[in-house]
Amino acid sequence: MRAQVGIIGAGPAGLFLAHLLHRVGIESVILEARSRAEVEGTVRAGVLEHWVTDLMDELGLGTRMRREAHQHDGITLQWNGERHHVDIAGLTSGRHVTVYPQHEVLIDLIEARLKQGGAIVFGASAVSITGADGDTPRIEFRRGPDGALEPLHCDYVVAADGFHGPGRRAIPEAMRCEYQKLYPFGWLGILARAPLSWHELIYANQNAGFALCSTRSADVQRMYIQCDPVDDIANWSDDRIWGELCSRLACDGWTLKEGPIFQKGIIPLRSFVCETMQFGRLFLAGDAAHIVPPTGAKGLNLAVADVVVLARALEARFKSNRQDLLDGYASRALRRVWKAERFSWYMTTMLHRNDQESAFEHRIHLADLDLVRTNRSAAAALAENYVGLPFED
Ligand code: RFL
Ligand code: PHB
Repeated sequence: MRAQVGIIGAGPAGLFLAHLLHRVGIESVILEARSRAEVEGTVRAGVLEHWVTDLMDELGLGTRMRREAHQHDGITLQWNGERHHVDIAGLTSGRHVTVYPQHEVLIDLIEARLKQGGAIVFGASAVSITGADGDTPRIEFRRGPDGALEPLHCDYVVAADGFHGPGRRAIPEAMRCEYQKLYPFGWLGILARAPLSWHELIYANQNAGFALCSTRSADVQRMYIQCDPVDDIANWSDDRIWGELCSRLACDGWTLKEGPIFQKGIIPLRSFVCETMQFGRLFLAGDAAHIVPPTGAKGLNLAVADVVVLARALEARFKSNRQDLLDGYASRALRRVWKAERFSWYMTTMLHRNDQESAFEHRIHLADLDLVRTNRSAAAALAENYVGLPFED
């Protein structure tokens, strides 16, 4: 098999990249370890920045999203049992975010890609990447656990294979420049069949810890509570989860609407950046290169931002024989990455309870929240980051 660009991973980074390249006549092959059903059934992110939805329209991928998704003009921050509306649209000249689940985005991108005749090999696990430091890189992959090793020869390899994929590790460890912060808490996330409780997302900081009230549709709600990252989900009965959600989101004159929980799980929270996003002809994109805690709703959006920069650079290489944009990919992408890391860290530390922090630091976070409530510039900074910063180029 041969392709101009070999892409590992059919997540948001890999699929958006394939579409962006196809638009300018560059052909790619995506290798995806999981089955199509698994990819389309994994529940993750929910919030799209304004420019991501515009990009979906531009690529002809936005029809169902425009029909089914909900635009949110603001978010609610809650602390000391009181709610404060952050008017995202009012603070950002009318911009809004869109709540449209990641797996629905992937369903739309996969369907369109296959209709175009684009290649996605499901059930194909990349095992190694060789020759990235020369002119003839190659991905070795297996179809299924017992399949023979097969090569995908390509001009460039893009590892869009998430945090645990083999792409980043194909860069020699001694050359990788990495930064990491682990948080002493995780998120317990649920999906419940229940009506909407509030007209926008609520991010609540309460004595017992953080809670987030999000949504998926009029009758399916997505909610999270801060928990011990190594806790066992078996310790969390549905009654205990609803009890915590009700107490952390409690507010005078309001009741949380409950219903049957049909999915629950615990994820750890981390911040991570591998600044070495290029090794010869291998490029990292999305979670393969960086992770943010989900409090800022940035992970998926940042994955798409990487491949917007990378697609332009690959276009310049293939169409105008220019190498400089490819060589500048990491530094250009990292400017946005670090701003998203900063924002996600700010939202996370401001909104969670952390036993390892001093009472002084806790007071600082409450002051941060009060600043957003009382100061238009502070609120605008939050809103601009949440809705999606403009691209520099
Ligand atoms: P993905 O989505 O992990 O996709 C990588 C793909 O690569 C495949 N793969 C391989 N394929 C072939 N060979 C191998 N050896 C392979 N190894 C791996 C995997 O099967 C997979 O299909 O990475 P990508 O494309 O970089 O996208 C990143 C986003 O998925 C992620 O950042 C977001 O989900 C993060 N996130 C959120 N982001 C937002 O922008 N807004 C949100 O509201 C938001 N909420 C969230 C989130 C992530 C969460 N979890 C579960 C971590 C909420 C949660 C709870
Ligand atoms: C979600 O709906 O899954 C969601 C929303 C906002 C976040 C994180 C996750 O910050």
